[in-house]
Amino acid sequence: RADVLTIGEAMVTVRCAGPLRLGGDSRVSTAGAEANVAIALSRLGHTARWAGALGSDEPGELVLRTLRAEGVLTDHVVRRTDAPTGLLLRDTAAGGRARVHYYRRDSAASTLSWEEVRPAVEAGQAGLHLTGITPALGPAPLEAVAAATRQAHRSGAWVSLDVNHRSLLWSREAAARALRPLLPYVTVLIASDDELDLVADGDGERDRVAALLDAGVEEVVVKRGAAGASYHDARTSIDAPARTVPVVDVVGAGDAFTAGYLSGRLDGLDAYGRLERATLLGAASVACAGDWEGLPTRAELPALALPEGETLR
Ligand code: KDG
Repeated sequence: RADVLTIGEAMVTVRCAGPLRLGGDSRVSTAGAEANVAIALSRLGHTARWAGALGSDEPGELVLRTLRAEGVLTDHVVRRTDAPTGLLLRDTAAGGRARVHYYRRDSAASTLSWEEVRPAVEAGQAGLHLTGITPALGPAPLEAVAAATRQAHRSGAWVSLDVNHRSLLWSREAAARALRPLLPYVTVLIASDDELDLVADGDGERDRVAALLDAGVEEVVVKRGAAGASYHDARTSIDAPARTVPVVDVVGAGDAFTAGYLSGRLDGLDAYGRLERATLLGAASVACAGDWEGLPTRAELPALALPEGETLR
């Protein structure tokens, strides 16, 4: 039995130092929001299982090898011979902004079905973590996410959903239509402040949080990047500041944040402690290149809380 099951698409990433059109040096690694969360949790000593579909190709081998090396359970991963592993190219646009190019249409994950993920859900977990990316991949993954959410909820597991809106994959309206029906089964809803209106109506954050709690969500966690994060439940609202770190690579920070929150939850920390761990992990991801490479092990966690610039001896 896993502490956490995550389901989604994991891809190979090629990260270019500058604009892609100029060529030059690049780095190959893996990405995928749910896989990032699984790796982050595993590094912190939790048992994490990742379920999804990969091609029977070299990129698929790299994803599997990475997950296994990080201690993530991969016993329910589906491999396909008729569809490739997705690819994500990253480069830097004019002005220095990180830019993402997806090559994931018709990928192995784009047809991930409920029948394929069902054995992983039935293997058992304390919690199921999903993102709003998977239902954007196609009708089968949309159905898989909805069925997994209901099944996990029915079995007594908590369910966390990170809205993670990806405008390259679908519109805000389509995301709202797909995600809102999941809310009665969601225990922890995580969203950036600019994603809250996808899942709840109302004027401003207060109203939207109230609507989410009314819909059955128990904990609402709002990410504000460098401005910190907030936690809301039926009784309390808590704010926590972000850690100040040199910004190297912001992609993956949200997944690290989510994993920190869920890790704190698994450890029984109070809401402030969970937000603190979330912001620590988010900062660790921002300070290193790659989605997950810079994340701490459990033993490294206390050192993250040291003042910035201190040398570890
Ligand atoms: O959160 C980081 C993700 O954006 C990245 O790993 C790729 O899953 C990904 C996506 O769909 O953008």
